[in-house]
Amino acid sequence: KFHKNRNVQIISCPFSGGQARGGVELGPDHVLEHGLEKQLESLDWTIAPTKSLSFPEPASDPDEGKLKRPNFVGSSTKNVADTVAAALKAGTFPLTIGGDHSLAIGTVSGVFSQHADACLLWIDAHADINTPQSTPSGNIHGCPVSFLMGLAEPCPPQFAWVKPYLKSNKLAYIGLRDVDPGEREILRKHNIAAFSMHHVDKYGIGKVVELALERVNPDGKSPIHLSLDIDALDPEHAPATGTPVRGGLSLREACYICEALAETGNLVAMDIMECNPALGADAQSVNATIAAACSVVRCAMGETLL
Ligand code: NNH
Ligand code: MN
Ligand code: MN
Ligand code: MN
Repeated sequence: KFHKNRNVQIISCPFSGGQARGGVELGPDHVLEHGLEKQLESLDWTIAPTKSLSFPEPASDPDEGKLKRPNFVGSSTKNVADTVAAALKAGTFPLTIGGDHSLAIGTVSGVFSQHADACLLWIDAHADINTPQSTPSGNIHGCPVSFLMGLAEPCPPQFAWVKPYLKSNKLAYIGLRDVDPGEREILRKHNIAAFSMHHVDKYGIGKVVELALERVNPDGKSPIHLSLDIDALDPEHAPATGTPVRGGLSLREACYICEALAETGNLVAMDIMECNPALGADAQSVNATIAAACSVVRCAMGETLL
C-alpha cells in the first residue's frame, strides 16, 4: 500500500463564485452520486462522513479593481482553508471536490498551514497565476496561484488572510496549453516548472512527471498536494467544464500523473475541480466528465498500484 494514511475526508464545495458560468456548483453532487465514496471504500480507504460546505453569498460584493465577487471568494476560500487544515489535523487525507478552481486558494492554504515543506502539482490547461492586475477576465479562478505566492501587490483586503506559503520552487504545472501573456511573464520571471502539452508530447508523460518531481521535490521528502482541474483533460474525455481547451491530456495520461504521485507515498491532499454538469452537449458528455473525474481520483488514491 503506497498510501500510509488510509483515512479520507471528502470535502464537498458547491461553489461557483470564481467564474461566471453557472452549474459548476453542481459538480460535487454529481461526483458523489457517481459513487465515489463506495469506490474509495473498495480501495480500502476509511471514509469520514463527507463534509458539505455551504457558501453564503454576501449582501454586497462590488468588484475589487478588475476582480469579480471578491467578498464571496475571499470568505468562501477561508472556510475551505480552515476545513482542509482541520482534516489534516485529524489525520485524514483531504479530498476536495469543486466547484471552481478559486477554491484552491483555500485548499492549498490549508495544506501549507500544516505542511510548510509541501509542494504543489497543478494539473490544468491554464496556469491560474494571473494577478489582480494581469487578469484578462476578472474571474478569480484564473488567479489562485498568484495569491498563494503573494504576487498580488497590493493584496486585495478579502485575501489578506492568505499567507504567501507557496515558493516558486515548490510549484509545478503539467498540461498547460492556454496561458495568458501576463502569466507567461510570471512563469518565466519566477522560473516555475511549467510542463505544457508540448512537453508531454516531446518527453512522454512518464518523463514529464519525473522532471516535475525533480524540480519541486528533489530529495523526495516533501508532502505533495495535487490540484487537478478537469479541463487539463482533453475535451474528448471531459467536455463538461467551463473553459475546455482542445489538445489536452488523454484520460490515461491524467491517470498516470495521479498514479505516479500516489506511488511516491507522499501525496497528502487532492483537489478535483471545475466539473460543470450544466455544460457539455448531452447527458452522455456530462457522465463521461464525471466518470473521468472519479477515475483520476481513484488513481490518486491507489487504484491501479499493485
Ligand atoms: N486564464 C484565464 C483567466 O484568467 C482563464 C482561466 N480559466 C480556467 N482556469 N479555467 O483553469 O480568466
Ligand atoms: Mn510536514
Ligand atoms: Mn483550467
Ligand atoms: Mn484551473
